[in-house]
Amino acid sequence: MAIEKTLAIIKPDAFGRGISGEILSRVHKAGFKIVAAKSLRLTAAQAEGFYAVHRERSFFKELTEFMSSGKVIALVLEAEKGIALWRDTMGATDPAKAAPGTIRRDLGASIQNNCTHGSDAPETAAFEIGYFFAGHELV
Ligand code: 3AN
Repeated sequence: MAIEKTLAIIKPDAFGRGISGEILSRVHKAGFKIVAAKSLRLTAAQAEGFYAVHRERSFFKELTEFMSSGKVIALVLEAEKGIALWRDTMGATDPAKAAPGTIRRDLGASIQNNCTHGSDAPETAAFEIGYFFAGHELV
């Protein structure tokens, strides 16, 4: 049994379109326990810190402006092999290349406005969970 926590974000495009409920329904259907959840609006600096690993990428400015453009819902999800399970539930980064039935394929508008974020490895999950939640919020 490898129960893992992962950090998911319902991004500003999805929150703004009123499809957070649909995404949360898919979270439950995929078998996750929601350990913690909060709604907030990131500042530009907070978005830049979160995506610091992408600082050199051509889309960094656009991405951080987008992620600070409106409210998000940050979630800590838990399941058996939860990191891979959430990435499978989201689908590929580009909605056009994501598998049918995934969140990004069904609901995403573009490679940037792709509805959700998910940690990609245990170390990233630890950093990203800690970026949004204090330890006492995870008990
Ligand atoms: P993922 O979220 O699937 O792990 P990453 O880590 O490569 O994808 O990219 C982080 C975020 O940056 C993506 N979720 C997406 O919003 C945005 N992004 C990725 N590639 C591009 C691109 N070519 N143009 C614009 N935005 C992008």
